[in-house]
Amino acid sequence: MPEGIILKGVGGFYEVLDENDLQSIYTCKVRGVFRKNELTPLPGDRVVFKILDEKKKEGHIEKIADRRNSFIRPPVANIDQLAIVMAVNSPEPDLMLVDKLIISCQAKDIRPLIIINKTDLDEGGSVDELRKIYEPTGFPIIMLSKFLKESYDKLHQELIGYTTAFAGQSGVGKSTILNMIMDNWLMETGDVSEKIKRGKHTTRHVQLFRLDNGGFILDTPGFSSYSLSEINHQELDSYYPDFKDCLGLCRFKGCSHRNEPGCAVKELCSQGKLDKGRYNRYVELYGELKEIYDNRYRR
Ligand SMILES: Nc1nc2c(ncn2[C@@H]2O[C@H](COP(=O)(O)OP(=O)(O)OP(=O)(O)O)[C@@H](O)[C@H]2O)c(=O)[nH]1
Ligand SMILES: [Mg+2]
Ligand SMILES: [Zn+2]
Repeated sequence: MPEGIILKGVGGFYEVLDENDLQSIYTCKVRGVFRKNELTPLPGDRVVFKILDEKKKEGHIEKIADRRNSFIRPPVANIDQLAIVMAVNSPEPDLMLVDKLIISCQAKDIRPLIIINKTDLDEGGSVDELRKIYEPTGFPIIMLSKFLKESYDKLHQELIGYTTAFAGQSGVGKSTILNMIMDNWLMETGDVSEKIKRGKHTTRHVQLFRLDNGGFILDTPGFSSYSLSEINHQELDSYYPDFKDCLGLCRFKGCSHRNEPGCAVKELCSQGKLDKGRYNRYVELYGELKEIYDNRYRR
């Protein structure tokens, strides 16, 4: 039976892209068994489906593959990359949000792709400052400006083979970036292009779009913030790849890297190898998570 990926679902009907014939999208319903098991298919799900009518492109979803991850808002499964967008200014970057998104990505097995947008508004080296804060994480960083069309080519490269969603504060330019991608790199499907189909939709469903390079993007930037409450403060440091090299080097085992003497993370900071702001936000977040933990049995 053919395998595919759900691009979107509306009112119990799912658009399934045939992975062996990328020109074919089947409108599928779900077999009754699923409904009984309360497993609701989501855009992004990899499925096995049965073709009921080849001409009308109708089918049945028979099986949903195990998910890498799934989300309720927006309802989607199997995101494997999150583009975390910040602007150089307008609005001022909310780096706490950026840090939190980077952490939750790792908790959900998602690759963070850091985007510094509106580089045309750079004054006094802010782009460089932002880049230096996040470079030690080792995650890819891309600089974009809507006035610099070539800057998007690098982004296009980073989307190959991933299903990417976009996140970031309001006004940082997520929609602008998505439109640019849609205009340039959508795969044409069947005799109606995705672009035209997209234009016809006035209501906003969660939808995956396939790019010409094999990647998928999610056109709804709904991942503005996550709750980190499921992360234990004691393991918070493991979500900072920029600390990783020195984690075993603190004088005390189980060092929280706040006030303990002989802390290798603080040392990293004083050597200028770790951004002070990033460190301070770690301390703040540690405090927040510890409070959640300490109050876990209270109402
Ligand atoms: N100078 C400059 N302005 C940009 C750039 N990218 C986007 N903008 C502008 O920033 C404003 C906000 O852009 P949007 O794409 O709507 O931002 P958004 O992240 O989708 O915002 P929300 O939908 O509210 O979350 C618009 O006026 C854009 O034209 C850029 O590279 N440089
Ligand atoms: Mg927008
Ligand atoms: Zn320490």
